[in-house]
Amino acid sequence: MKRIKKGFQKIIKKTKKTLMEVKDDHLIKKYFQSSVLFITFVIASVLNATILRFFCMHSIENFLSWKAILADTAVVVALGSFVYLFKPKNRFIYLLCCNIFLTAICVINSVYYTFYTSFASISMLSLTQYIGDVGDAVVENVLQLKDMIYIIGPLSIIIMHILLRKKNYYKKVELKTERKNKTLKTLAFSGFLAFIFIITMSSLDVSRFLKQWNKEYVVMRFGIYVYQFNDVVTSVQPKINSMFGYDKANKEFNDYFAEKKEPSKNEYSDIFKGKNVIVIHGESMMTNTIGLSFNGVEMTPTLNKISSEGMYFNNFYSQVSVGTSSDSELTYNTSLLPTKSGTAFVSYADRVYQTIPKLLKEQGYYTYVMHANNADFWNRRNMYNSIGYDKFYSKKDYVIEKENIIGLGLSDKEFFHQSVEKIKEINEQNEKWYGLLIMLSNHTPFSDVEKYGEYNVDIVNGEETYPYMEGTKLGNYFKSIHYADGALGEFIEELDQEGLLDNTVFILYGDHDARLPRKDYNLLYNYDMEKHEMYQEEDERYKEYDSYQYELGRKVPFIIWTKNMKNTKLNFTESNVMGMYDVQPTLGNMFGFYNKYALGNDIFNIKNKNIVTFPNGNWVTNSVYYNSQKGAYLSLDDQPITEDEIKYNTEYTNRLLDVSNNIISFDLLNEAKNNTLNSEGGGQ
Ligand code: GP9
Ligand code: MN
Repeated sequence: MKRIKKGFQKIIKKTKKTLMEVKDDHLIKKYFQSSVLFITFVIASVLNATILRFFCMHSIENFLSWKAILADTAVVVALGSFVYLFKPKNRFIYLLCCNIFLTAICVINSVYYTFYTSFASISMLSLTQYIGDVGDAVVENVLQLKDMIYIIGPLSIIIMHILLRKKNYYKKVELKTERKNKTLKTLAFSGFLAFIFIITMSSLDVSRFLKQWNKEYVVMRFGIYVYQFNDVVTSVQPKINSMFGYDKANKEFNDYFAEKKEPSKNEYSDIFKGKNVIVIHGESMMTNTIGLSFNGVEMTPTLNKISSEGMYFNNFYSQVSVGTSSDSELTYNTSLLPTKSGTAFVSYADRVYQTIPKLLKEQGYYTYVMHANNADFWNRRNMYNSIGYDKFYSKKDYVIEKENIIGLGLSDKEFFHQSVEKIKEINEQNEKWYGLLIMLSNHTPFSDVEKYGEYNVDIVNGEETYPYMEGTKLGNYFKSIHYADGALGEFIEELDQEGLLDNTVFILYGDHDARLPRKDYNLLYNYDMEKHEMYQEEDERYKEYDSYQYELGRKVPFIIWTKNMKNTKLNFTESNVMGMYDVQPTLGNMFGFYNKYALGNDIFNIKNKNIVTFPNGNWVTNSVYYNSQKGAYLSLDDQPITEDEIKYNTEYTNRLLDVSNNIISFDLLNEAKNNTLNSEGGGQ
């Protein structure tokens, strides 16, 4: 203890001494006097970045975000610190070049933001269509005054340089050691700023920074310069990764698909060939809401209806990783699994994929996707080129009034309503069409409760209301999904009124679970309806919703429905376990297309032998759920489980994850494309 105290006293003494020296020698004053141009550079560059945030994100909070200012300053000081390695007379050129470079970042992002309401990425430069789009954007925006304002950066440096030259500022001689010292001290100062920034980062900041797809958030918190630097790293990294290990990856890929048998025909082959298709990407829709009601009011009447009238896959899992919505779109479209690092949509948008839209286009379909959010969210604008849609209707194609906003953006009801008009037009102009519509309102944190409409999640008994799920996150989710389900119901009705369901197959998948607290499920399933309280843990009716139940409860719905399916042989519930990667082969069989490089299987071929592998290495079959992190499993039927079975399935899972990751990172379908990628419709 004494030692620590002594140590502290020593540090304080030393700091005091240094400060006194600094004061006596007027070191700070001297530093400022000899660094006027450098300081001008720092202020000009940080100001430009701040102005950019102001024009892009409007709110004063973002404009004056101290974190972004701190990060910008740290970057600018670090970059500028090397100026002291130059002789005074050469410093102007160095600082001017740096500032022009930083100004260019601001101008490009300013132009890009006006057009796309998002920030630019160098990864997009490899996409030819993008270059065309940006070209248009630049032409349309080039005359906007706000994109020119950044010129004040280089201008202020030039003006300051002229003034300083007049005062013979550059005549001073600085020794080499003095210059080196100054560089190191300035660098250390930028390191200090970076340190303060890093220790104030939240875990959300870290995660968003690493994923880099929520660009507005990253710019708001980290500033434009750090954003752009991080963008370069995340864009270049996949390219570097794919430079090593190609041969091994290619061999594993060939071996795997050489072993895989081609599917055989079954009773569902070609049943929907040539029909129009509407696919719904059901944001955060979960299977466990189907059939639930509160106070006699169904929570999801539309899902209840279509699941009971169509083909309902009630043991279906999405297989997402950190890319959530985008990962589910990837797997749905390609029958591949999410990548091990980064996300396919963001880091690997330029790869070749064999997708449902591409395969249907071979049959003459017009393909489109509709989502009323920013087109750059999850880098969809670029990835959709690779998926092969003919058209992407995004935020800019919808009228978004303030009163129609729920959660992340345009409400599902309004989105569907406006989409019907567009589908009508598509239907008039095209013989066959396929469209994916991505819902948005039922998105975490489910807090826009007052906008979801009335749905009581407490228990009403006569005059009395007993507290139950109200105020819980799960309760809010129930209200939210009740709203989303209602939107879906209205959509189906409108489509029907327009005659758009007559020759259409309606498909719905839940994109991933809603990540709700386990304790809320415990309340849901352990509520005593008579006493209006939770069962005590000692009560024999109390059933803990354990971690396995939670993981198995993350099922999402997959439904195939047509208007006249009820009571036909296509009206049934399929309970064999199935994953998102089985969708492409299953639909392929029904619509008459085939992708040799699918990782999943047609559920009607593989039946009860299926295995669903998750990106974290977990897997599930009809009889076992295996948690790879815990190295533990749960039996789902009463059959004994052998260690061999666990070993075999775990190896299979790891192999599949490797093959999938290699396909994407090494762009293996790009080569395969010329050989065997495209096949005639249907299996053999
Ligand atoms: C955003 C939407 C949500 O456009 O698809 O994405 P998520 O947060 O679910 O990944
Ligand atoms: Mn989602």
